[in-house]
Order: sequence, then C-alpha cells, then structure tokens
Amino acid sequence: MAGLKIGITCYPTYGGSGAVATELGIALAHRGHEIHFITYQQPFRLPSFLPRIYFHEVDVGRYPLFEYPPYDLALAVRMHEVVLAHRLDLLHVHYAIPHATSAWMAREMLAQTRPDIKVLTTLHGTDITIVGQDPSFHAITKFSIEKSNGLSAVSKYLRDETQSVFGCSSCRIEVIPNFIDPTVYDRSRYEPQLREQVNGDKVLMHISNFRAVKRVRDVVGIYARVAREVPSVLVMVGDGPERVDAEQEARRLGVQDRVFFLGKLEAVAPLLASADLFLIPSQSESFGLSALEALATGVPVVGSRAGGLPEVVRDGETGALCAVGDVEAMARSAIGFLTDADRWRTASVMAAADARKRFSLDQVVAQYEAFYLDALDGSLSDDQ
Ligand code: GMT
Repeated sequence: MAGLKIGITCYPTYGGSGAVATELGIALAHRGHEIHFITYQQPFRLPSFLPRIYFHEVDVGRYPLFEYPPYDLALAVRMHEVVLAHRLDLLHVHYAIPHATSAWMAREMLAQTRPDIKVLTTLHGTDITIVGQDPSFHAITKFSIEKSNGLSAVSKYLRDETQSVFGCSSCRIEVIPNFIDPTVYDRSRYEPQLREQVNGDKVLMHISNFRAVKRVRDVVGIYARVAREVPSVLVMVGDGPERVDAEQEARRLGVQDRVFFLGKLEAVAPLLASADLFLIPSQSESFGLSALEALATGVPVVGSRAGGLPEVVRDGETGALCAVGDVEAMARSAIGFLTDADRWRTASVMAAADARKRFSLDQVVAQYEAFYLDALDGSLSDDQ
C-alpha cells in the first residue's frame, strides 16, 4: 500500500498504551509510512532517531491564572498545526482521555482546510473501565469516541464493555489486539544473567505501573506463599503509587530479602528471559500487554480471570487464571508450574508458540493498516 502520513498521540510515559502506540509507529515506519508522534514528551520506547519518524512536542505553556494548564487545548492546536504542515492523512490517538477529544477539536478546526482528515481512536483500558466512567469524564468520553471516524479496542472484552457502559451497542469497534515483536521477546536471544545471581532459585516476576488496579500487594502475597515451598525470588519491575505498599507487604510477610524492586526499566525482554513465572493478579486488565510479553518469552503466567486476560492467557495451558483476590489459588497454581519440570516446559513452549501465532507484530500491524484504509475510504461510520 502507498505510504500514509499518520499522526500518533499517546501517553509517552511508562505504560502499556504508550508502549503499543510507540511500537506500532516504529513498525509502520518500517513499512514505509511517515509517522508523527504528537505528545508532551518523547515516548519512552522511542529511540532518538529512526527514518520516517518525527516527534512534535506539545508545549502547554504556563500562566499564573491556570491552576490546571489546559493540555487538551494545546494538544488540539499542535495536532491542527502538524496536520497542515505535514499534510497528514489521519490522526490515530491511543487512550480516549483526553486524546480523542483533542483530535475531535483539531478536526473541527480543520473543517475548511482539511475536511478529509480522519480521527481514529484506540481504546486501551482504564479510559473506558475506570476514568471514562467517572462522572467528570463520562459524557465527554462518550461524545469523543462517537465522533471518531474509527474505533478499535485491544480485546473483545473491552469492545463489549465500551458498548455496554457508553450505551452505544451499535458503535462499530474493531478488535485489534496488542502485539509482540517475536525477534525481541525470544528466550534464546539473551544470556540468563539474573539466573546466575540467584543460585538456581526460581524467578517470579511482575512488571507494571504499580497502580491500585494491579493489586501489587497480592503479587507479594502470592510470592510469600510460594517461597514457603519453592526456593525462589520475586523481581518487581516498574514504579507507581502502590510500590511503597508492596514494599511494606514484603516486610510484613518477612520476605523483603527475597523481593527485588528494580524500578522502571526500558527493555524488559532480557529480564523476562530469566523468569520462570509471571504474576498478574490485576483487579481488571483490558488485555495485559506485560502478560503477552512474558508468554512470548516462554514464561507461563499466573493471574486473575479478569477483563481481557482470558483472551491472552490460555488457562490451564500457557498459565493459570483464578478469581480476583484469590491469592491462595494463585499461589497453588504457581507452585504447580514451578515444581513440575515437564509441565513447566510444555507450558513455556506452548506460550511462546501461541503468542507468535496470535499476536505477532506483522499480522497485527497489517490489521491497523486495514483499519486506516477502511476509515480513509469512508466506509466506517462518518458520524460527524
Ligand atoms: O489503562 C491503563 O491503566 C493504562 C494502560 C497503559 O497505558 O498501561 O493500560 C491498559 O492498556 C494496555 C495496552 O493496551 C493493556 O495491556 C492493559 O491491560 C490496560 N490496563 C488496564 O486495563 C488496567
């Protein structure tokens, strides 16, 4: 297909939606498209230079009157400017709030000069399941997603949830899952450095932004139960509001010397290659990108049967899913994998193969290209 000029807006900070948006932009640029990231900071997974990739910083400015500087307006103005200056074909925003609203404003401002510009929104999770349902944001989220020229969600669960909570059962929402680069999430590529440091103990791992929804205290609780039966360590990657709680829980349960908090790391694939089990006991998870990255690296996943996780983890095969908060059951499942080498090996091989079969970069990026073409052909609902 001919190269498109695409504006991508996402949260540039540590998190799944920013990671997906950035890796999508990089993959699209490899396929000949021109990508313009429009956001307030260089996205965390974006290298400093790549051909056909540009970064446009949104400057909110400061004025003493503003207790809350209006980022959504500054973003709309920057989108408007970049569309005109670089003749973009479309704006693809990740995470509805406030990106879909800013893109709608930019499109309104372009009504005379670029009436053909399209706005596509990818829903990632808490923009629908938590923040979008807050009374302060519900109406504007519903309005903005309905005004998008195309909508995608990262799982069937999130599509159904969007249609139900926003009462738009007829909204057309494409399900385009998150993806992995199989050459990056490949166990055989990395030296098992971490493993050498733990003297043969099993390595349990958790990676997240440590928000309440991740239930990081449960991660520590599961590990403490496992540690009673299996010589092991827990490696916690990431940072966020609940990190202090998790550290306290480790002290309370007496496992603080075996729990390592590494903070935010950019490249997680080499670390995952040293892991034996990944823990994700979230309250809600629209997809669970970190779980997919673990599976692709051959790491079985134990977590909660919540949201879109059952679409990613094959319960009983590539991992085990239990009721939210059932720390005992998750610990038993974890011990089951860690104490049965044949079972672990079968799950590990199947996890890597299944992730490649269903969530490989090439096939998912092709789905996004089809999504773009569909919108540009005007065949998606043009409810403006
Ligand atoms: O919704 C969030 O908490 C933020 C977002 C992020 O930027 O990390 O996470 C969501 O998007 C990811 C990428 O699509 C999904 O893998 C996560 O499951 C989803 N988080 C939740 O639904 C809690």
